[in-house]
Amino acid sequence: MDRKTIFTTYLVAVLVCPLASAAPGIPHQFYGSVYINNTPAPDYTVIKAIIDGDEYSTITKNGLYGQKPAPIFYIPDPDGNREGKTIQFYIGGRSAGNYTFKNAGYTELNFSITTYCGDTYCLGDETCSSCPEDCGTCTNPPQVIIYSPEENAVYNTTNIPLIVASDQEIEIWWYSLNSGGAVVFTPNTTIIVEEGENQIFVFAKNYQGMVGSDVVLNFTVELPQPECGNNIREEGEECDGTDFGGLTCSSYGYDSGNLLCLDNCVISTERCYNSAASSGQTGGGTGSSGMSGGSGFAPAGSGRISTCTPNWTCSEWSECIGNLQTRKCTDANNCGTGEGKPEETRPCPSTPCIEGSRACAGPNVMECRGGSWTKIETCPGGCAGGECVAPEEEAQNPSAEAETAQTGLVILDPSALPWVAVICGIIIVLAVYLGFRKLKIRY
Ligand SMILES: [Ca+2]
Ligand SMILES: [Ca+2]
Repeated sequence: MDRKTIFTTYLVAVLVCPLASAAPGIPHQFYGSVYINNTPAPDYTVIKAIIDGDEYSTITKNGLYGQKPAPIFYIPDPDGNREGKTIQFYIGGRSAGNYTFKNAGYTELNFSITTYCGDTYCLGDETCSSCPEDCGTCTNPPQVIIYSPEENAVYNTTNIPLIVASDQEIEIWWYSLNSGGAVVFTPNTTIIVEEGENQIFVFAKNYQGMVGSDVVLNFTVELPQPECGNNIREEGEECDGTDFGGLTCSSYGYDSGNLLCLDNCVISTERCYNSAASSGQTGGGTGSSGMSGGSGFAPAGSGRISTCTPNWTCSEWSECIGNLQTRKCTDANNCGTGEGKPEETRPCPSTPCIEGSRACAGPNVMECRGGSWTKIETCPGGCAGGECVAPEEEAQNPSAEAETAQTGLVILDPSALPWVAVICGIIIVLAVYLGFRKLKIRY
């Protein structure tokens, strides 16, 4: 790192970090009970909140909303400009009051409203049969079709598109993944599922209060595993097919021949030789048998293998490509074995490695141990801020990470935001420290 790089890093940290932390505001979360005519609201009563013309909806369960067993509910602040603005609440289309938006607010807001047949609002125990004036004439429940995920399909990613359709106009959609709690969503969206077999129910409620559903009983996520024989050198393989990771016979101290990749993806140097030895052998005319027998060519190999201790030196880690960094490690002693060879690939977290700190590399939690990132856990629900994102069911606690009902995106709770500042601070301190150290060395 030269001084220019250091000060560029410093500048970026100083200029970009405050902008980054100022962009989206912290959401305002709501929960509480809903009573209609002094009776807990029926399941799937829709609560709608409108702010800035944007609508956010959720459903009740057991007369509750925003808390178990109902989905979590909050109003986001995508542009960081909603503090102090008015949120209007509606229940079943009927105005149910206002509340002022507050960043990081966590508000119990209980609703108690009344209705009667003929007030145009289909609420409470009113149905299309008991009160067609408000609820409309009875229809069939909406037909729901799940186009994705597909039954019995196998996916090689944990991010699966959830694509649905209905024959009717739908007031609200929600799904339940692997018997988890209801999650309200707006078609179409992406869900994050666990490796292995999964099951999803999708529900849709029309404006007459009828609920339809569809289910995909079994879809599977199988993440690609390193496989010896696919001609790609992957983690744990010295070689695969013709992929030797850039190594040649000369890496092992020979000047001729070709490396051989064995069936177990281990490099063999049996077809490597030294041309000096070869020229001495030309008179024999039995090059191939001499090579396989090893007698004429043994000195380059056998002399070393028995007593050799590898002395590995590795290049710098590469840039992050496809969330992976690579480097090349070679044995200065040319022992011709992979024994004790350091890792040549690693996931790349985007934060500096500070002993004991944690970061995310894709869905993996990485911990900085001994100056390098070590994978300690793979998170089924994804990784954020160096921690596994809590699955939807655990997200009811307001101090935990919350899953948005609208998009399925994962957001951080207020207490997580200081991390942005902490990480920025670390970058600045590091840059300054390295800058001074560099100056000391130079002058
Ligand atoms: Ca009514
Ligand atoms: Ca392979």
